[in-house]
Parts: sequence; structure tokens; C-alpha cells
Amino acid sequence: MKKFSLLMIALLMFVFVVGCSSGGAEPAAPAADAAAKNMEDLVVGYAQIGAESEWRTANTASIQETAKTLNVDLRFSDAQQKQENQIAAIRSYIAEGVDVIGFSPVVETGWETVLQEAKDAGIPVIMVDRRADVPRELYATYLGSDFVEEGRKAGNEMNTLLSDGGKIVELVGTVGSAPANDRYSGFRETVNSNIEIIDSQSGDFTRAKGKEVMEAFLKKYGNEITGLYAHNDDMAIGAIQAIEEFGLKPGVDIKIVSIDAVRGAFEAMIAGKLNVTVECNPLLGPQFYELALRAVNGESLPEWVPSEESVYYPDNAAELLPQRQY
Ligand code: GYE
Repeated sequence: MKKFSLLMIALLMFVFVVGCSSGGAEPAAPAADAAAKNMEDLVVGYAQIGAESEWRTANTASIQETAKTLNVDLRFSDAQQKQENQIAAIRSYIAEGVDVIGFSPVVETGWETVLQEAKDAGIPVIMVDRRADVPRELYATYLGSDFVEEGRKAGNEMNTLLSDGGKIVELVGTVGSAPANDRYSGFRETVNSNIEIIDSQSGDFTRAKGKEVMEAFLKKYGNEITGLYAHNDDMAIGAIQAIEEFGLKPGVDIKIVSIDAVRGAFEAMIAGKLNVTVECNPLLGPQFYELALRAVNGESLPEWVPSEESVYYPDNAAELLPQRQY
């Protein structure tokens, strides 16, 4: 009986496949052309992390504005920095049957199940900005920065600022996120051994938390602190306030290196309160839709498409600020 039904299923599948490929009154077009979609045909689901930083605001604007320009049908959600909200959003895009899903995984782990669901539904997934730690077959490509390299650059900058050594504190990004993990380890690859990291705590990539954690550091270590490494500009900007309220001069008494290169960082450099910012480019919209279209049209994409970045200093910050797009 079981054998018989298996045979029936196989037969039915054969009839279906043959029927689909050779039947119909229209002459069969080449497979690639028949499947090819244009930008304006694309329905994209995008599960954003939240609005925790200036960087994120610029990133969201780039995703939304580019969709408008390209006439892409974008379904966008903000997970308020909660993984469960992102998973729920991805599930709803699968249920809606979008063509492609983009998302920035708030943390690296815990995505296999939902990404397998997308794969089973035949929907390609593009990781944007942050990476998830999942097998290669569960995503089409990853578009984003080399966070380890950003950490290395920050370490080198701290070496220059504190060439005689010093004691520094570190404001870590969101615990378990790719940029926090990588900026933490990259920094340690290059920072000199005469620079002691006396404390390291998460400020969750926000100004408010950056300020709060810096206050605690200052209370604990006071004037001992000669440097601060912040995993993003927003936390550095929050910390700058804490340092001033404590009665020390940010950028002078405490040398500060941070990452992102948002406008707020340029303003802080112009005011002499921030020493260096390492760039992390949030304007990923154009590249994202390009990759989305290619994925939907069945192209296989590289595992990683890196974004280009630089490092900026106070000496030409005023000159560069007007050109900054974020
Ligand atoms: O550096 C930070 C944001 O994932 C690269 O997230 C991004 C980071 C960015 O909140 O400001």
C-alpha cells in the first residue's frame, strides 16, 4: 500500500513537471528571461533592528529612500532592538510571500530556525550591516562592514594618542552583536601592551547608556582614566557629557576614539572633545536593492560584499562636515 502511494506521488510529480515545462499555448521563453524581475516588481521585507543610534537612523533612511527612488515595494519593520520582534517580522514577510527579505541581525546567534523557514519558502535572505552566525546555505549574501578591521584601526589610533601608555575604559556595543564582538577583538589585536584596558562594559550602542556607564567608570576610577574606546559615536557622545559633568576635559584629559563617523562625531571633533572616529558606512540602500534583485533573479552572490570606509580626525572635520551625508 505504502509502495503504491509513493509510486502515485512520483507519477503525479512527473506529470506536473512535464506539464509545467512543455504545456501551454505560448511558445516557451528561455527560463532566465521568464523569471527575470525588474526593480519595480520587487516586494521586499526588511526587518530593521531599531533606532538606537545616529548610524541606524541614516541606515534606515537609506533603505527607505532608495526603495522610493527605485519604486520597490518595501515592507519595513523596526524591532526596537529585540530579537523576538525581528523573528516575528521575518515570519510575517514569509507569510506575505515577499520576493526577498533583508535584515540586520541584532545579535549573532539564534537565527537558524527562522532562516530555514525562509529557505523552505524559497525566499532569499540578505543580511545587511550585521552578520548572523548561520550556515552559508541559509543566506544569499552579507552586505556590510569589516568590524574587526574597524576595531584594529581604533586600536592603532589609541596607540598614537597614548604613545606613552595609559589606562583606558571601553564602551562595548550591544552584547552578542557582530559589531560589538568584532570591534572588541579587533582592537585587542592592535592596541599596545602599555595601554591597559581597566574596564569594559556595554552601553548598548545608545547615548543614554553610554553616559550612564561612563558615569559609573568615572565614579570608580576617576582621574586614573586616560582614554576611552567607544564602539560607536553615540556612546562616545553620551560619555563626553559624563566626563564634562565630572569636571574633566573630554578629548584632552581623556583621549577618545570611537566608530561610525556620524555628523555628531564631526561636531564633537570640531569642539575638540573627540579625537578620532573610524568610519562605518550606513548608506547601504543602493547596494542592498541591487543585490536583492540579483538574488531574486537566481544569481548566486558572494558570501560577503564589504563596504568601503575611512578614518577621520579633528584637523579637517569642519571642512568635511558639510559633505557628510549622515
Ligand atoms: O556602529 C552602531 C549601530 O551595526 C554597524 O549599530 C552597526 C552599528 C553601528 O547602532 O552605531
